[in-house]
Amino acid sequence: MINLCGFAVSNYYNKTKLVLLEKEIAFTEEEVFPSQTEALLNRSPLGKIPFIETEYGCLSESQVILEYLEETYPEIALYPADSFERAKCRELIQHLELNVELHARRLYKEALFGGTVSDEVKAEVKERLDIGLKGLARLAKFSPYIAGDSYTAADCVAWLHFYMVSMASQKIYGTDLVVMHIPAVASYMQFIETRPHVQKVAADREVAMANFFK
Ligand SMILES: N[C@@H](CCC(=O)N[C@@H](CS)C(=O)NCC(=O)O)C(=O)O
Repeated sequence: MINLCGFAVSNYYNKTKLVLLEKEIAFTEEEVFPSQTEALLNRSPLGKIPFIETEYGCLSESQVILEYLEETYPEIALYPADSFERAKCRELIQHLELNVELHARRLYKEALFGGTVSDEVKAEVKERLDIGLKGLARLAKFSPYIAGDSYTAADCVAWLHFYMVSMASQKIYGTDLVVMHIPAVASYMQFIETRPHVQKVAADREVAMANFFK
């Protein structure tokens, strides 16, 4: 059985968990925090989470894990069947992660963890987020799902990353940059949150956050 390792505050952990749930794949969860210990580096090459343990060995990088799960468990598909539509779905995921979340991540130290981020970094990140979110607004369909008329891996990723980027941008800039650039996101989030597995991930995240930040 797949063992999902990490902790439920992480949006990358929750992305992998949501996909496992949506695809109805049996899995166990093991709470693991990032570190540079030899024991963890033997399971995850950079000491990062999430990673999964399979009967064949460990696998890191959430997007690689998603692709592996889709190929190994195709019964409940989370990517469109048509190859161009599938590529468009992956394009959305890539933009969400590379051009939005990875920039916002530089704010988490202050937004989430009680540290500080310099004004220079805040200005730099704001510039990148404005560009990334405007680009995403051009790609996102919301008809009613982010990639079109079916629920896909892009929704799993978008729902989690929008939450973190909204929260961080509100804390740092006093404005929800996600909703500012993509107003449809407000009702989209509510729509996605009607899904039972999304509700489960959100509830577990709330508990994990309360424990982590107490
Ligand atoms: N690209 C990675 C990102 C994973 C990631 O950054 N995980 C964070 C927790 S949310 C982590 O382990 N950080 C520790 C570190 O950067 O050393 C993925 O998609 O799995």
